Parts: sequence; C-alpha cells; structure tokens
Amino acid sequence: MAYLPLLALLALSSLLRSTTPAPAGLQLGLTHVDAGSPFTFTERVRRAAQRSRHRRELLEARLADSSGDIEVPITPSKFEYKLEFSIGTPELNVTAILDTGSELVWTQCRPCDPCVQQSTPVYDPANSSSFSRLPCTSPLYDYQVFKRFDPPTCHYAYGYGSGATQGVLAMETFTFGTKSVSNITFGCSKQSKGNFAGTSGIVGFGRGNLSLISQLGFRKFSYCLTSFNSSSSSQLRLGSLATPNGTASKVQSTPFLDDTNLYRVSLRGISLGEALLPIPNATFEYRRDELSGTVIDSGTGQTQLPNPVYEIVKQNITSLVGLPVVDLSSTIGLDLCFSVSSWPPPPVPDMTFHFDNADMTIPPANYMYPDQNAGAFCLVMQRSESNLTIVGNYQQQNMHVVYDVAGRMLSFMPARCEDL
Ligand SMILES: *[C@@H]1O[C@H](CO)[C@@H](O)[C@H](O)[C@H]1NC(C)=O
Ligand SMILES: *[C@@H]1O[C@H](CO)[C@@H](O)[C@H](O)[C@H]1NC(C)=O
Ligand SMILES: *[C@@H]1O[C@H](CO)[C@@H](O)[C@H](O)[C@H]1NC(C)=O
Ligand SMILES: *[C@@H]1O[C@H](CO)[C@@H](O)[C@H](O)[C@H]1NC(C)=O
Ligand SMILES: *[C@@H]1O[C@H](CO)[C@@H](O)[C@H](O)[C@H]1NC(C)=O
Ligand SMILES: *[C@@H]1O[C@H](CO)[C@@H](O)[C@H](O)[C@H]1NC(C)=O
Ligand SMILES: *[C@@H]1O[C@H](CO)[C@@H](O)[C@H](O)[C@H]1NC(C)=O
Ligand SMILES: *[C@@H]1O[C@H](CO)[C@@H](O)[C@H](O)[C@H]1NC(C)=O
Ligand SMILES: CC(=O)N[C@H]1CO[C@H](CO)[C@@H](O)[C@@H]1O
Repeated sequence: MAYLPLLALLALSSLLRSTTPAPAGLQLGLTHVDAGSPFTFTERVRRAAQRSRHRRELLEARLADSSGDIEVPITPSKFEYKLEFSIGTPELNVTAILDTGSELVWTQCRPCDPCVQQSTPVYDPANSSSFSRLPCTSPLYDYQVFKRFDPPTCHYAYGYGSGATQGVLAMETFTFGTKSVSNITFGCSKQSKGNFAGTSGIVGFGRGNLSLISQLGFRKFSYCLTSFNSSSSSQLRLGSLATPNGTASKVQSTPFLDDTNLYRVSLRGISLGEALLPIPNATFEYRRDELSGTVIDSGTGQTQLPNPVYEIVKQNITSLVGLPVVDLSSTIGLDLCFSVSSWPPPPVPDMTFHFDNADMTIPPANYMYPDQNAGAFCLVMQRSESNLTIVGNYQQQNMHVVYDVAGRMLSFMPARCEDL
C-alpha cells in the first residue's frame, strides 16, 4: 500500500482538470463574519481577539501535524471572511468561508448528519444535474491532506481544530458572479462539526492543488480589506484582476518561502516610526520542524507575535504613549491597553514590518485601537508562546494584498479598499 500516496501525488494534477475554461479574472465580495451583527465595536474587537487566538492554535496544530486529524480545544469560529457563490444546476446560492490556510473546497450536502447550522438551504446533489461523484478508486482519497482510514474507505475526512468535515469527493459546477466553471472537485460533506460562522463550508485558497485557485488555473489572487469598522464589503480578485496597482515604488514584494500549505514569508524586523526595534533577528528565523518563522493569513484577525518580540513592541509602545497601562484582557481581550483621560490619545508613528526585500508600513489605525467608551487605547496584537509569527488581517486593512501563487511572491501596497 505504500505506493498509493506517491501515486496520488503524481496523478493529482491530471485529475484536477475542470473542463470549462476558467475566465481570465473574477471579482467577488468578501464579508466579515461579524458584519451586520448587533455587536458593539468593543465586542467585535473582543470576539476577533478570541478568534485570533483559536486560529493560531489551529495553524500551529496544522504545522505540527499535516495529516488532517487535528484536535485542539473546543472553540468558537476560527475564520474571518466569507464569500458568496452558487453551486450546481440549477444554481443554489451559498456562502462559504475564505481560508488561505487550507486547500480543500467543501460544502454541506444533503443528507448530512450531523450538519452544522447554515444560513442558506443545504445543497442537495440529487437536485443538481451537474453533480458527479468521484469513484471510490479515485487516488484523491489518498491525498496527503486527508486523514488516512485503515482499511481505506470511500470517504475523506479533514480537520479544522475542533471542527471537521467528512464525506465523499465529487465534482460540480460552481458559479462565481455570472461565470460558471464545471467539474470543480469538492468535498460533499455528510458529517460536519464545528463553527463555520453559519456558512455552508469552506473554500480553500491555500497553496495545494485542491485549492480553488489551483483548480481554476489562476496564477494569483488578491484581497483588499476595508476598515475593521466599515460596513462596506471587501474585495477578492482572482486571476488577471489581481494585479498590483499604483506606481512601482509603492508596490512592495517579498518571496514566499517553500514548505507548507501556508503562505510563509520572511520577516526580518519591526520598526516604530524610524526606529528599528532591538529584536534579535534570530527570533524571526524559520527553523524547519519548529513552530517558527512568519505566515501571512487572511483568517487570523490580530497579528500574533512570539513572546520576546511582543515584549519589545510593548515596551517601546508604552514609552511612546506615556500613559498608564490598564489590563483590559477580560473585557477587550487585548493585553496592552492604556488608560486615556483626555481624547484623542497621543499620536503614535507608523509601524513597519521589514520583510525580505519589502517593507509593509501600516498607519496607527492598523495597530492601535482607540475605544472611547472604555477610555482605552490598545495594541491590536497578541503574544504567542511559540516562535510562530502570524500577520493578521487587522494589520492588512486598506492594503491591496496580492498572492502570486505561481510566481511565489507576495505583493502589497496601500489602497482605499472602500473605493475599489
Ligand atoms: C500539484 O500539481 C503539480 C503540477 O500541476 C505537481 O507538480 C505537484 O506535484 C502537485 N502537488 C501535489 C502535492 O500533489
Ligand atoms: C464533468 O465530468 C463528468 C464526469 O467525469 C463528465 O461526464 C462531464 O462531461 C464533465 N463536464 C464537462 C462540461 O466537461
Ligand atoms: C443568487 O445570487 C444572485 C447574485 O447575488 C442573485 O442575483 C440571485 O437572485 C440569487 N438567487 C436566489 C434564488 O436567491
Ligand atoms: C430539491 O428538490 C426538491 C424536489 O424538487 C425540492 O423540494 C427541494 O426544495 C430542493 N432542495 C434544494 C436544496 O434545492
Ligand atoms: C541577522 O543579522 C545578521 C547581521 O546583520 C545578518 O547577517 C543575517 O542575515 C540576519 N538574519 C536574518 C534572518 O535576517
Ligand atoms: C473607523 O476607523 C477609522 C480609522 O481608525 C476612523 O477614522 C473612523 O472614525 C472610525 N469610524 C467609526 C464609525 O468608528
Ligand atoms: C524560540 O526560539 C528561541 C531561539 O531564538 C529558542 O531559544 C526558544 O526555545 C524558542 N521557543 C519555543 C517556544 O520554541
Ligand atoms: C487600480 O487603479 C484603477 C484606476 O485608478 C482603478 O480603477 C482600480 O480599481 C484600481 N485597482 C486596485 C486593485 O487598486
Ligand atoms: C525608544 C525606545 O523606547 N526603545 C526601547 C525599545 O525597547 C528596547 C527593549 O526593551 C529598549 O532597549 C529600547 O530602548
């Protein structure tokens, strides 16, 4: 049986051939999971803080064990943005999570037991003329990301921390906006558990061959996330539309490092204003077989910094702000807040993440959070016990972020995402 995974590897790319030529580019709206919710601004920050922590646990578990069967403590949702599209013929509208940290595309399929609650009707393959199940002999069942069954079964299983999906592999027509693509390979989930924010499933935008971006044959995708407090939706662009805009000097690019499904980049240092923080650069180094290095993610809200890095950032921000520190971790979920008695709080400089060959400079609004109700001014980042750094989406607001998957390059530039 040892030859099977190898066979799966070799055969996979030829198995994943959707037959309708994909359009040159696609543009889709992205909605934050808390958009339209009754939560106050403070509650949204606290919820994002909680999700971010759980998301880190999920990514860490995935890096430690990539074989699909992952269990971390019971948690709320670990995802941040969702998109809309439709499945089948006739089309059924669904919403699903955008996940740059995984590759499988799946949706709940009737009959399912247990099903998780979703806000749209559950897709029924019996109602769709374009559904076709993959044969049980398909080598895809042995694909590396899936849990192995012994003896082999005609089921896939894929884990998301406390959540999971299990079902059959199939092909179906997916319609994005007005553009339909037939024979997308997906997981038809017969058993789902976890919190998927009321959506029908997940669309993986990871680096693997099963991800939507790979199946559509697009070389790249991008997103532009509107302000955290904005009611406007954000944008996801695929293919030719995901092109860096603006003058060459504003576009910064850093290569993706090889290795995992996750989008790894090389972070070298952090500056506050003009001052490079005294962080030993070995702290950011990527050491294989260790939870280390840096990942850029759309599904993590708040940037996760290794404890020694967090401490240096904290000390420097504390001396810059010069206000009394208050612990609001139980109410806002953030570790570093300052008590503000007169508004506005003192100005802070831009922060720069120095990546290999590229500087990501973010304005104060992308890392400090003023909460007038709580009388607090807080750093929107979290400390991590591991050495893994995750650049979260709060830090990526109002930036056009291009993932050139085929060219192995991350590019970004400031943008007014609401105006796109
Ligand atoms: C993905 O597909 C490419 C060719 O399209 C192939 O070279 C590569 O081995 C495949 N990767 C996996 C993990 O199957
Ligand atoms: C999709 O795949 C099915 C099963 O392999 C095949 O019968 C059908 O012709 C394909 N559809 C298109 C549009 O190529
Ligand atoms: C499905 O979504 C499209 C695009 O948003 C919309 O035009 C259409 O009315 C929706 N169909 C149903 C049945 O809700
Ligand atoms: C599936 O088809 C049945 C019978 O036509 C219909 O009652 C049901 O609403 C359909 N369900 C979905 C999810 O399309
Ligand atoms: C750390 O700094 C040293 C000396 O400046 C340099 O040679 C090395 O390449 C740096 N390492 C990283 C990972 O940036
Ligand atoms: C949203 O955040 C921006 C930037 O921090 C700020 O200028 C704006 O006033 C905020 N809007 C609301 C409604 O809080
Ligand atoms: C983080 O990396 C440092 C070396 O830079 C090492 O001493 C430390 O043990 C690592 N921490 C963890 C939790 O792996
Ligand atoms: C790029 O610039 C053009 C023209 O200014 C604009 O229409 C388009 O929306 C911009 N796209 C992005 C991703 O910024
Ligand atoms: C400007 C400033 O406060 N810099 C400090 C940043 O933190 C390091 C480590 O605590 C100090 O050595 C710097 O003086």
